[in-house]
Amino acid sequence: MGSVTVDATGVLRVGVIGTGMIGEDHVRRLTSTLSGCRVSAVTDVDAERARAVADVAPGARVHDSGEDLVRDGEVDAVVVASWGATHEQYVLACLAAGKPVFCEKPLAPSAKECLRIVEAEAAIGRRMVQVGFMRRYDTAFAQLKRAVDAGTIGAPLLVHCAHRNASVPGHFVADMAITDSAVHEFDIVRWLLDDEIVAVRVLKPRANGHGRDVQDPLLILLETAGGVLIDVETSVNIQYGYDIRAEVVGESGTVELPQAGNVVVRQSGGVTALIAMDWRDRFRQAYDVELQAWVDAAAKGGATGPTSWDGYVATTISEAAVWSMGTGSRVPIKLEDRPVLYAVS
Ligand code: NAD
Ligand code: ISE
Repeated sequence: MGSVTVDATGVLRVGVIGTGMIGEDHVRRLTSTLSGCRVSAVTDVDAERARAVADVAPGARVHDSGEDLVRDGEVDAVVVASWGATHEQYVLACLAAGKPVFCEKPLAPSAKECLRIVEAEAAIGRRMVQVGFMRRYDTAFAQLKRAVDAGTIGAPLLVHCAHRNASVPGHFVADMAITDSAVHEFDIVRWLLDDEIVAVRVLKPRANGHGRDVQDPLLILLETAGGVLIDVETSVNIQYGYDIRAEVVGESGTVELPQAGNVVVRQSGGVTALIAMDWRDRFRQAYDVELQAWVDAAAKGGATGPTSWDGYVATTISEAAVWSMGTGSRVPIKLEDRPVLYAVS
C-alpha cells in the first residue's frame, strides 16, 4: 500500500467531480454520514450546480475543471461522479497525480477506455481505483451471496434478475438500459456466482410507450463459463417504482432477494408493500458502506472492492450486449489477459 494521504488531522480531504444526482448524494454522505473524511473541493461543468452543492460541505472550494480539482494540494482523493463519457480522463488524471479515486459506474463507456485505466493502474502496481458497483455492499445481496456460497441450495443453475426504474432522466437515451442500468447485473452476477460471463444475447419485446429514445424493456440472456444461465429484464420506464430482483435457482432450492419494501400494510380489504421510487432510497445503506470502505482504503493510499478490471469486464459485456441488441445474435465475450494486480486470490 502507498503513502498515507490524509491531512495533519487525520481526515481524508475528498474532491468530487460531478455534482449531479449521485454526486450531490455522495457530497452529503461524505459530509454528514461517513467518518474520517470531508469534502474539500467540488466541480461541475454546471458551475451554478457545483456552487449550490458546495454549500452543503463547509469549507469546500469550487473549481473550474476536474483537472484543476485533481491538482489541488488540499484534495487527497477524488470521487468521479460526472457522466460516464468523462470518467476516463479524470481517473487517468488521478492516477498520474498519485491520488486514490472512486469512480462511479460505468468505469467508462467503452472497453478500450477501461483498458487504458487498467493498464495505467497495473503499471503503478497497486490498487488506486474503486468502481461504484455498490450492490456488492447491499445487505440483501450479501445475504444472497452467503446462501449461494454456503451451498444451501446446491449448485446454482439459473438466475432470474429484474432491473426496473420508475422512469429515467432526459439524458438517458439509446443503449443506456444496457450500459447504465444492466451493467450492475453484469457485475453482480459475476460476483454472486464467482463465475465469468462468456456470451450474451438481447431480445426486444414490444416497446413500452413511455420509452422515448430508449429500447425498453429488454430481456438479456447471459451464459457463464460454469454453465449457469441468467435472464435479466430491464424496464426503465415502468412507472410504479424502483424494483431490483434476483433469484438464484439451485439443485435443491432457490434463494432470492426479499420483496421490495420492509413493511406490509393490510388495510381496507387490501395488502400494500411500500416500494422505493429510485436507487437513492433502495441502496442508501449500500452507498454508505461502499463509500466508507473507500474512504478507509484511500486514507492509506489505496482502494478496495470492485476493481478497474471488474469495471473493464462489465463494460465489455455491455458492449457485446449492445451489439447483440442491434443484430439479434448471440455474442461471445472476449477478454484481454488479466494483469497480475487483479489476480483472483
Ligand atoms: P447527473 O446528470 O445527475 O449528474 C452528472 C453531473 O456531471 C451533471 O451535473 C453534469 O453537469 C456533470 N458533468 C458532466 N460532464 C462533466 C465534466 N466533464 N466535468 C464535470 N462535471 C461534469 O447524472 P447522475 O445520475 O448523477 O450520474 C452520474 C454518474 O453516476 C454516471 O456515471 C451514472 O452511471 C452514475 N450513477 C451511479 C449510480 C449507482 O447506483 N451506483 C446511480 C446513479 C448514477
Ligand atoms: C443509475 O445510473 C444507477 O446506477 C442505478 O443504480 C440504476 O439502477 C439505474 O438504472 C441507473 O440509471
